[in-house]
Amino acid sequence: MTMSTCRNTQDVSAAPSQSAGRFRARSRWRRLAGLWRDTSGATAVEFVFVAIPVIYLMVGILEFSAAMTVSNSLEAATNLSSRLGKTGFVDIDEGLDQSETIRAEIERRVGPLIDMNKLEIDAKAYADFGSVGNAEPWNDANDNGEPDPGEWTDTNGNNFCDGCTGFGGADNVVIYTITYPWTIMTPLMNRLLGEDGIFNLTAYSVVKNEPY
Ligand SMILES: [Ca+2]
Ligand SMILES: [Ca+2]
Repeated sequence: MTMSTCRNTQDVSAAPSQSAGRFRARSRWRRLAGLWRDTSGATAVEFVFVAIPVIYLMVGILEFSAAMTVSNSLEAATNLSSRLGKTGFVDIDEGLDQSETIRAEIERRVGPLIDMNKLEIDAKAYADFGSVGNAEPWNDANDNGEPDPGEWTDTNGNNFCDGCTGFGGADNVVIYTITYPWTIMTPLMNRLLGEDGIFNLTAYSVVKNEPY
């Protein structure tokens, strides 16, 4: 008699509890369904999905534009300065040689955009246009940056160190090469143009020195 009373008591107390559980589950489901149908924040979410790639693209384009500006300026400064170089011009007032004149011109144009310490200026001289491309073996044994007697093999017998570093003399041909390692900041540009985070900007100019 006692056991029967106890079982009835459990049945009576369990029924409201199960009912309340089902009610909470239905209520939660209705809230979720309501959230699913709620489109009031859709514009903000769509903006985020669109804005991130657009900003990513715009920053990449800005960096590419800056790199191209520097590249064009390297080319312009190289052409201008190499034309000065072919006349044997050096900035006597400032005490600059051809290489320093080119460097000063580049710094004037794009100095704030680049690290001038990373800029490399190379000039190789050939006796004439017919010798261009046939650089002769050379070792700068005394490390003075100039071809001295005994440091190169005159393979074409013209008594001139073709392809050696220097600005040559009157009537010689000089190839100027200016390079700058642009450090890439955006992943997009690195993927398209970079190599290990670097985009090498290079400008060339070939001039024939005047018979000064
Ligand atoms: Ca030397
Ligand atoms: Ca030679």
